[in-house]
Amino acid sequence: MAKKSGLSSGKPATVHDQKLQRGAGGELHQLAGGDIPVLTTAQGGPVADDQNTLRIGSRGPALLEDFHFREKIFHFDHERIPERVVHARGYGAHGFFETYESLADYTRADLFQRAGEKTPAFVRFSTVAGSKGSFDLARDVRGFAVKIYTKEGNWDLVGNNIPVFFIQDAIKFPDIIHAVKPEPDRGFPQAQSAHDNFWDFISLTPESMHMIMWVMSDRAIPRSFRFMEGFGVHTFRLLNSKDESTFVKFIWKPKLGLQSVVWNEAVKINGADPDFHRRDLWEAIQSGNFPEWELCVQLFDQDFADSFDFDVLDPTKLIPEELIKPVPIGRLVLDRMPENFFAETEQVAFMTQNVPPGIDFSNDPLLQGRNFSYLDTQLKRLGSPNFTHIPINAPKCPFAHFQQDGHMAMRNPVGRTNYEPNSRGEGPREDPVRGFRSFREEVDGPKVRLRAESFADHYSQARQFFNSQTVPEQKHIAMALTFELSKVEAAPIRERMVAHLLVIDEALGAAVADKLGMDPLPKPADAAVSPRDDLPASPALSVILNGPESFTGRKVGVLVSNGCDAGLLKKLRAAVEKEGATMELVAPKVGGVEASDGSRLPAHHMIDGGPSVLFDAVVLLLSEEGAERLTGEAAARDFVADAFAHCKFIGFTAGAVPLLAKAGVAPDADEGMIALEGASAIPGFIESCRKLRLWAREGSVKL
Ligand code: HDD
Repeated sequence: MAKKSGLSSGKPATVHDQKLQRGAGGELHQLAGGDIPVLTTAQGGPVADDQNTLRIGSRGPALLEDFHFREKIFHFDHERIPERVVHARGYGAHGFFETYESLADYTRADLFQRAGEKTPAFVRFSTVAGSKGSFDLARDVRGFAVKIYTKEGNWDLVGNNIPVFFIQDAIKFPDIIHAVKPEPDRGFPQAQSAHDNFWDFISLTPESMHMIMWVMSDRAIPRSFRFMEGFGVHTFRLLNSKDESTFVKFIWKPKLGLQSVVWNEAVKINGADPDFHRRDLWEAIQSGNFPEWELCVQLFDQDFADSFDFDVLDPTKLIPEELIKPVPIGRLVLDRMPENFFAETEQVAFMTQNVPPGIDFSNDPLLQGRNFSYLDTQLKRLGSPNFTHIPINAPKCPFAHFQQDGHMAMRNPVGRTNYEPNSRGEGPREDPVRGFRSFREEVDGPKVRLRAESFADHYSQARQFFNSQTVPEQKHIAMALTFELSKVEAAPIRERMVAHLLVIDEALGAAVADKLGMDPLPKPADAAVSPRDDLPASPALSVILNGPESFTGRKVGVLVSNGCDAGLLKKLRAAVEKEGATMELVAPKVGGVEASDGSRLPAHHMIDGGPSVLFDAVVLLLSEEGAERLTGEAAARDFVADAFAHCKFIGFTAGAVPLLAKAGVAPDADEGMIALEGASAIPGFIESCRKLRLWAREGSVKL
């Protein structure tokens, strides 16, 4: 059967095929007939020749009369829409949200009323600063935008993988984004914060210090969308049927645990596979390994808000999970990729103001500003106020209103009545009981442009975050700051930034200054509120302390050569798959290798195209002869040296030793080097892999 939308019948094209015809230029083209539909113009007119424009003679000028050519080129010329001003590079998937228990005591939101109810959802993950075509592993915040198509309207939880934000007031959003995007005179750097404009703005904006610690941590280089948390950031309200309010913060927790890569690895992944994150999500969903997150809520009342150390309306602060435990209330499963990237992932329009009855906003000034911005941007991007007519944005529940006309209106009211009230009893009317009601908050005060004093402590939670990291993670933060500031040309900016770091943590500031060659140390920044020392470490803030319990969802790269042990490979594959992980073969040629039993093993990658940075752990399954040959290949030596430098577990056969030697890695360097002398060593290797990395090695490796 030919596909409905395309011309491919799946059969190889040959001149003997009845449906092929040789054109005037000798080219082959397929003709309609049988189950192959006729190509038409957008007006439905059948097309006779799609290979040649209409012209006078075979070498003469083209004719304006060629409506088919004009329509085709016209449409092509207008294929692009403006990319998102932020979060331009993203990747989406469909799925569902399943409610665990009724939350009726707290909210009347319909999707939270019935245990076990499934509600369709669409999620788009993104980076923030880079353009649509930028690479996936930039050091950046990741967007985590979820649209849940509830029976009472779409709920968009437009979050990030970081629970706080750079700024406290939406009026600063254009400034922070201008500062991080490519500098306007030169148009670079792309998808990077490592440049003067960004650090100039940041060093003049102390409220960003907490977020900066997150962005300089491994959170900003996640291994996979599947292994990161999502946060609604702001405090929202839940309202029950009596309109009683409970404050809430939303957190998505990945079932497969947290995992990040290291910076040196991120840089190399961007070269080896700029689509690393989208490919990862695509492969997981296409192979039936559906990623899953639990939606957790931190619930609190006004008394807690009043007694908390920080203002719950301040989006640069979080509530430690040790203080208010996140309670799981449902799960999100992504189980289907879009059929068309543009129609769904590109055209999806998320808006913070999309909340169903039972969920309400707080007065967080960032959230209030966002509620304006998201509607505005959709008009620019999608070109019409009718963007809700695009299927990905349309509610999946019944809806009825009197909005009409405008560009690309696909639905208009029918009949004579397009207003209310009307005396004909026609059309929809409001429902004060079912309809959305805002929390009846008493608000009074002068009209001012004033930041609350309760927003003034910019360093305490930055310090708490740093103190909550493991030693390797603290080292990564120092290295990231050093790298980023080393790209800043203006020394005063570097100094101003180090002055802030000295307030957050003296040793951190001093270490970064030392690595930057800054002597003497600048004076610590003046803090409006001195940072506190008494905030306890919060283990929930570390990636390493919240890793997975198994190696499920991870990938092993096996470097193979001719003569490699077929039996061992088979057992290794079985063990990897039993763990819920996947395995890919890397070989000198993509055609594969001949294993010890004479069987042909096709490879997923040739060695140059399958560096070890693409894998969570590696195995060198080599015959001695194969290893000897590979010693001459830089890519093979890098495969080993990088895996070692990135603290990965390395399994190897005896034959692989010459390659290890050439890569400068001792077979007994540490417990992360696992000799696979026989199948009995495989369970030990898999068990080690569950730890993901041997961080103890990092001290001996200069990254
Ligand atoms: Fe935003 C997109 C998340 C602050 C204005 N934002 C956008 C997306 C995410 C976030 C995930 C991509 C949605 C998608 O995939 O289509 N933004 C956040 C978070 C913020 C935040 C978690 C702080 C807590 N954003 C923020 C502010 C403003 C905006 C303060 C403006 C005042 N954001 C936008 C926008 C975008 C957007 C310009 C660009 C494309 C879009 O909305 O649809 O309106």
